Amino acid sequence: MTTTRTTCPYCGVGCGVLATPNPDGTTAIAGDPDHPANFGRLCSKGSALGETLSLDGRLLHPEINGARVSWDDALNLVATTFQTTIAEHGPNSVAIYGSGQLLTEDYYVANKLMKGFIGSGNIDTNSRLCMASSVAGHKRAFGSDTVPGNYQDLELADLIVLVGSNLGWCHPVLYQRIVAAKANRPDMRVVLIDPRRTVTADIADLHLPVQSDGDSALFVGLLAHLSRNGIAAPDFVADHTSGAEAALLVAEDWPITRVAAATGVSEHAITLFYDWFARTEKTVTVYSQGVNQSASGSDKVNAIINCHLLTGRIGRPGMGPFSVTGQPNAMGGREVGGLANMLAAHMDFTPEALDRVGRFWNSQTVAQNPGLKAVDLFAAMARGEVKAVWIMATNPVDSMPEADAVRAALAACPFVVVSDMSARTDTGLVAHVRLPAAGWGEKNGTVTNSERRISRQRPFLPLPGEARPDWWIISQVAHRMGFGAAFAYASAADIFAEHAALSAFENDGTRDFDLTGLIGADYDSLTPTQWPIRAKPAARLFGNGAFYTQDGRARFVPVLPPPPFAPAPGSFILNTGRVRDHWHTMTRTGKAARLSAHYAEPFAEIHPQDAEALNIRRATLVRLSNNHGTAIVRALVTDRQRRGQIFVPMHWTDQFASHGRVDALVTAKIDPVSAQPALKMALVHAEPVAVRLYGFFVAANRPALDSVDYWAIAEAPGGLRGELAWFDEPSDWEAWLRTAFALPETIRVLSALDSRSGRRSFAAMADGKLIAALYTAPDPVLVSRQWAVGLLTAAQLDGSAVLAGRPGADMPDAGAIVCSCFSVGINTITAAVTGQGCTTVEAVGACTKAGTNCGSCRAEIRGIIDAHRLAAAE
Ligand SMILES: Nc1nc2c(c(=O)[nH]1)N[C@H]1C(S)=C(S)[C@@H](COP(=O)(O)OP(=O)(O)OC[C@H]3O[C@@H](n4cnc5c(=O)[nH]c(N)nc54)[C@H](O)[C@@H]3O)O[C@H]1N2
Ligand SMILES: Nc1nc2c(c(=O)[nH]1)N[C@H]1C(S)=C(S)[C@@H](COP(=O)(O)OP(=O)(O)OC[C@H]3O[C@@H](n4cnc5c(=O)[nH]c(N)nc54)[C@H](O)[C@@H]3O)O[C@H]1N2
Ligand code: SF4
Ligand SMILES: [Mo]
Repeated sequence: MTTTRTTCPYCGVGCGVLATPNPDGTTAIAGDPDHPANFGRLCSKGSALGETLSLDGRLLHPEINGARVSWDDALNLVATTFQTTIAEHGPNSVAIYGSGQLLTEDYYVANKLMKGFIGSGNIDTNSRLCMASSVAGHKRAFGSDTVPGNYQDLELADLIVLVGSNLGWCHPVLYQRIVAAKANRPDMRVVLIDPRRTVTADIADLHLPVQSDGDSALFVGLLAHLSRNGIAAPDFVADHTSGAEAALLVAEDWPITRVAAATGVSEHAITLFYDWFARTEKTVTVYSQGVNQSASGSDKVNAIINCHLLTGRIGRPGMGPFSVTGQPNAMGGREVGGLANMLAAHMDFTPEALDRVGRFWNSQTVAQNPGLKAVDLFAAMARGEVKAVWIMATNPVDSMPEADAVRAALAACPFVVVSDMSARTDTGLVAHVRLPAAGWGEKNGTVTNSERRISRQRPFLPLPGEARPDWWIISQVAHRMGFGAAFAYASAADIFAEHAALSAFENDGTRDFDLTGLIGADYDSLTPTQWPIRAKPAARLFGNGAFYTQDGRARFVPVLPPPPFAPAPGSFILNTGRVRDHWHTMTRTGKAARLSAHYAEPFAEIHPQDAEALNIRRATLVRLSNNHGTAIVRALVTDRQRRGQIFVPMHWTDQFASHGRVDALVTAKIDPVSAQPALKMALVHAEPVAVRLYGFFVAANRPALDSVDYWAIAEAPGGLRGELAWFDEPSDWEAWLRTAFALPETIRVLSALDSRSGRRSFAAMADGKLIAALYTAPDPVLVSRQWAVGLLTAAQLDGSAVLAGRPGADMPDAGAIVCSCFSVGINTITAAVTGQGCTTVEAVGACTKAGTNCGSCRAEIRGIIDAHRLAAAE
């Protein structure tokens, strides 16, 4: 079987992947040793890519109002409805909402259709929720959206400051590169700035548990500290920057005492951080969503960049501000102009650029103004102003703030088109037209990673059903709208060639984004390449101190930190984000049992003292609410959380849980500069849920759970597992089970009741194989999840063993999965620590294999070892 060199479709690290289809239809996945992002490493999600490729749940045919139709009918309907809507209400009555998961070629064509030919700026993308504040901050400081850093800078740095980034889980391979560099050079220091003590704290020499949005105060105070202590680089500031005085004037008002009050961090810790930063020339500041997703996100970005400008620590090896991107092609989207306020190829809506792009595209109808940005786009839809929308590769009903209102806006919109791989997404359910998109492994194109490296995604699987690449779908609609000549692409390679040509068109070094060197290159054999790729290879970006502003100088931006955020008594700051093994709305990672075992249910991290005050007990259910919506999730009581804050992951949708959509609670408050919503800072009320009965089940098939008050399901080997809760006990258990699990009369339901504790168990089996088992109790069910999941694949089961709800000697309980590569549970690891004397992560790996493949769980293993050490000392 031949091996295909491609790129991981998940995070912005952009790891190279070797994919080898096996004769049995599965695909073997390995890291590409030659890819300069990962040199052969992959994280848990990348390693499990092969397990997400089944056609289960795929959308394989075009649909109109839920009925299968031909491509012709679907494309004609999209084209004519867009045309008539434009004819009646003007070009701004239609919109495209895209995604950093489109390939550059798809994205280029979508942008060209909307801005170039429909003549509206109304194409925005989920990058508005992700990178917009970094884009705005870069443009204010550099005059261009330039990420100047390289991954190697992280290995060369003596100090890495991680701001609002859970790198260990969200950019795991980059994190592993830092871990390796730090092991080689123990003097290297890492500072983590995050309200939560995440797993990333494992490599931090200092963790500053900053109060939400305390970052501006922290970095404004740092600017003042650097200036006060004479750390500035006066020549660099004089020759290559402007505006330092104004920024410093504001900063002077921020002595350490005031920073401490605004951030909730001790003066001692702040002083230590300032001191390290001041003394370390080779400093890289890495930032991510704790910075961007804020109502002051752009200011946070500039507060960070200001410190690098003042010290001249930019454009040289081992130093610089470094915004790491989330999605595989967040950068590519910015390159093509996928954001409503960008035109194309890093050009803005300036008269010269409009003229230039118009001539290049040979169009007289180029949009003259920026379009609606995500939050405004859905608000305009709710007001009836946007009457036709095309959503591609994103799931806004789950990922936009005020998500219930977004769902309502889409439901009220006269025409909604969704292009997706998945047949059932919360967004697809409100679409009039569903278009089956080709997915990873099937499509061909390029993505750009966080260090501006363009890599190829190459197909190694046939197109399933009638699925088609996004660029083809968009071009077909463009043809039908009468723009055929401008969209006559035969392949992704054609589109890339045009994209490269536009980047080079009348550029002459005036624009950062420049692919001149790729013009005429052989697309199929393109190796991972960092831009700019100019005719004359230039030095490192900003290496010569030249920026893309009018006067070539970088600009300091005076930043006024926002007033400290003090929630009213009784309300909590809702912080949201990611877990290690799931990707966004779980349409792909949710298919892999291995990835679903790490966290199988939506949860809320809550501080032990807050939990106690609210009378929320461990592992019970908690209801979070505000005037936008409600969520019900499992309480995960942990002192990794700050008091007054609650953290809920963004991943769970109506496809996986009854009340897990956290964005229903997030306020659509936006940063005034970038229009990025403050997804990490809503206010919620929290209370215990009055549950009559808790339940846990494993089943061979997906049950019907409509009648259950709370449910959350996850893929398991051989079936599904799920958590349940009832506010009132079902009156007839047998009837309930038969309906929920669709059990025929021929199958007997075994049951057992412990009348003292009120615990019940049920089992339905056929030929010694389990069809379903359910355990209920008035308190959270104590049955071992891993043991019960194992029943699904066991043969010759004995009913009484299933009903007992306890592992027998022959089926030891591995406990909750920590290492998803080898499915090693917490009990197995604890046994290695306590029983076999393993005191290092390496020793645990040698005993159990845990942590020996991708390494993403090594920090958690260290946590288990440390917890045991503490317990032994007590
Ligand atoms: N496993 C996994 N990896 C992913 C993804 C995924 O879905 N799953 N998605 C990818 C995408 S698109 C993105 S954008 C990236 C995101 O990558 P990250 O930004 O690293 O991830 P998040 O969990 O969203 O948020 C990071 C941290 O910000 C902290 N935070 C919240 N508020 C503040 C604040 O005011 N100040 C500071 N300093 N910190 C704060 C949170 O506590 C959280 O730990 O991950 C990418 N990688
Ligand atoms: N509360 C809160 N909300 C957040 C965030 C947060 O931290 N907190 N993070 C925000 C961020 S940074 C991001 S990036 C977003 C992510 O949020 P979304 O973009 O909504 O999430 P995904 O699940 O990645 O959606 C991608 C969709 O595209 C489909 N798909 C995959 N490949 C293709 C393809 O090739 N073509 C097409 N047409 N479809 C495809 C998938 O099946 C899936 O339905 O969420 C944002 N929302
Ligand atoms: S770090 Fe993991 S998710 Fe990110 S690109 Fe690499 S393998 Fe994929
Ligand atoms: Mo993102």
